[in-house]
Amino acid sequence: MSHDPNCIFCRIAAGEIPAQKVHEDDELIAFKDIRPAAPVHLLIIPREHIATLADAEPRHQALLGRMALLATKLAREHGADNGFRTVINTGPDGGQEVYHLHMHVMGGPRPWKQG
Ligand code: DGP
Repeated sequence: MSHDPNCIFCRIAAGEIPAQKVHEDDELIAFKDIRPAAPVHLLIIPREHIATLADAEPRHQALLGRMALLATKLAREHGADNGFRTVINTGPDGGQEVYHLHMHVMGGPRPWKQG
């Protein structure tokens, strides 16, 4: 599994940098966003270093599906049971800042930033 020692999210996955983790399994990790844009704002990342959604390959199909299913589970667990947003920013024009694939999960009582 590829790991980039210069990637902040790889380092969070490896436990080298602290984060408020809310889920960990063999393939995925989820933690609280450091700059929350909503009352509930989580990031779901694969352990594997995939730079962007556009770099995902057919072999990642199940992984991407698991990310979506985990979003629902975590949103419910964190009280965002009245709906939530999932966002994957991709590349410069997609506003991506951290080049390790991640899914934002945002919810909680409105109003909150649309992003
Ligand atoms: P994006 O624009 O989709 O690449 O958003 C990256 C998000 O990652 C942004 O909402 C802030 C968050 N973030 C960046 N660095 C860290 C960090 O070191 N820890 C945590 N928990 N979140 C981070």
